[in-house]
Amino acid sequence: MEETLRSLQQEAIEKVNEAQDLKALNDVRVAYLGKKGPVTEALKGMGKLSAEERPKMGALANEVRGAITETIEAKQAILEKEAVEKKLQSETIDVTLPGRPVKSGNHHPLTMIVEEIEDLFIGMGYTIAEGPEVEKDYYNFEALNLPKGHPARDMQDSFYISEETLLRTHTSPVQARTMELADGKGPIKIICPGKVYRRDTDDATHSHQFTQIEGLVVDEHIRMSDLKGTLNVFAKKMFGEDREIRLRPSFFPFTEPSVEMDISCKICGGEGCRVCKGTGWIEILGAGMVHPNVLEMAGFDSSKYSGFAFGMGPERIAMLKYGIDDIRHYYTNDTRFLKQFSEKE
Ligand code: FA5
Repeated sequence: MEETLRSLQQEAIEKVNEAQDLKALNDVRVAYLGKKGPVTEALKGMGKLSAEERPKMGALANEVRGAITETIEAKQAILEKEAVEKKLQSETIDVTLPGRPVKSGNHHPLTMIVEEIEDLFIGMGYTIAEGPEVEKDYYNFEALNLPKGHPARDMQDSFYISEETLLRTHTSPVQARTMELADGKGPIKIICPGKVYRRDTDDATHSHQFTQIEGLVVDEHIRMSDLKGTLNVFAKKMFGEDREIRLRPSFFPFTEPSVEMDISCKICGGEGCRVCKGTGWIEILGAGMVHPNVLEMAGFDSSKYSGFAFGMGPERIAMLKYGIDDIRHYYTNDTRFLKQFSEKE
């Protein structure tokens, strides 16, 4: 029995040394030390031995088992180290290789111009107000001195959803809502940016969906000169001191008197082109003194309070500022157009 155990030990150690990887080593462990392995089998035969021989053989069997286990563990440590080194070698990263550039987007030119206008007015003490795009006929028209059947409703061709709701045609309903919430108490000083919708035929300067920014100031003693001064500051800051502006008398049912502000066309330098329809000027906003009827309907005492309001189209403002010749460029998402407005360049 002693001989069998010794030769088993030698045989197992040879097999361990031959093992090339962890799987082969584990196979040796199972083969020699497993429940059905020869060492276990040899130990089962101990019962047949004499009482003197039994403890001797028991100690030897344990010694053999211990020696095989030790060799396996030592070999395992070597194989594990080799495996880690192999993995590290196969996963080597060349840190000197140039990186692959990640394409990044940039703000849409319209977002940029809206934020620029917002910042400009925030700097003048205005706050931002917002309202729904699906609007009640009441706020879009009636509260702005445009009762049902008023011919001036035709100035803004509308998308109606039901008899009483429509896609707002301008941002002026936000001023009606804000005044109503103020409950007859001034001052109010807001700008309202947002999307608006009209059944206009798309061309170089018209879109059926576009952006507007409304401005409203209501307080005691607000005069037309305050409006003129505000628009002048806005135009000079936005377009530069060298661009010309003009105010033309106009008509809006919700303001009296009313004006429209034009700015000289950058594309043709005032000589007349497709964009300015040959006039040398582009209209960018409508404005005026808030009509007393509008103040009264919102709960303001028009003998005490007065106000001015304006509404502008940022698409057209950006067209003038950057020399964009067609409003439709904003909506086609051509990255060659959009990339020109990257803040990084
Ligand atoms: C209005 O919408 C008035 N609510 C503005 C206003 C507010 C006047 C407060 C008085 C007091 P108007 O329809 O002119 O006005 O539109 C205002 C601006 O929106 C225009 O000057 C123009 O820049 C822009 N705009 C109008 N229609 C279109 C369109 N189809 N596509 C792109 N921009 C447009």
